[in-house]
Amino acid sequence: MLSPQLFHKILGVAFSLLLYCAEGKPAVNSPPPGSRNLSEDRTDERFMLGSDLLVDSEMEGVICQIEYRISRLERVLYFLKMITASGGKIFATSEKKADFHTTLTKCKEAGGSIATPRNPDENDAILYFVKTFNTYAYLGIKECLITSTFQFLGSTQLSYTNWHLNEPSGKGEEECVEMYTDGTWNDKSCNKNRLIVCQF
Ligand code: MMA
Ligand code: CA
Repeated sequence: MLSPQLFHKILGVAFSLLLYCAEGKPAVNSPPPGSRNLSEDRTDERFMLGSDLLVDSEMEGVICQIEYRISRLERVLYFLKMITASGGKIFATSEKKADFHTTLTKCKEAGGSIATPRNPDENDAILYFVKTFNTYAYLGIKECLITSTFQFLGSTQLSYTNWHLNEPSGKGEEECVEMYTDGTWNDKSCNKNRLIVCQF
């Protein structure tokens, strides 16, 4: 039989373990700068979840678990070479191929948009998939037929380019842009099958 003292000790340890994430990160940490100090306002210290009251420390534990589970899923996707991050963006591939318009649709359906490199770092992020799957990818850049210049989708001027030597060369005949396996760009007809790469 456990003595009441030992029982309370075990209970205490079990509860403090509950406050830790599976990663070993404390569930109760200091609030982010700028956030209100909840302990100043007792009414804010409890949250409703269904019919149960969750105290602040329990809520922190739940958030910590959710963060852990999200980071675990991210690690799986990195492992499968399906996502890569650059700056604030996540680039992702379905590993499928499609023409330009289907790529636009697929990325939109997933809640993202076609991968559009706006700096060398983002270009490298997209290149990671092009190299990994050894397949060119369409980019979110199109020819503006009136001026025969290329623009980001949404009609913004190209603030960054990485054209291959002597490209663009299509003179109005190649309205889309693909990324080669060295990361340089080529203007190309839009009806080829290219690796689907989206950004989120
Ligand atoms: C192909 C086509 C063009 C590209 C040239 C480069 C022959 O056309 O991919 O878009 O500019 O190759 O030689
Ligand atoms: Ca070309």
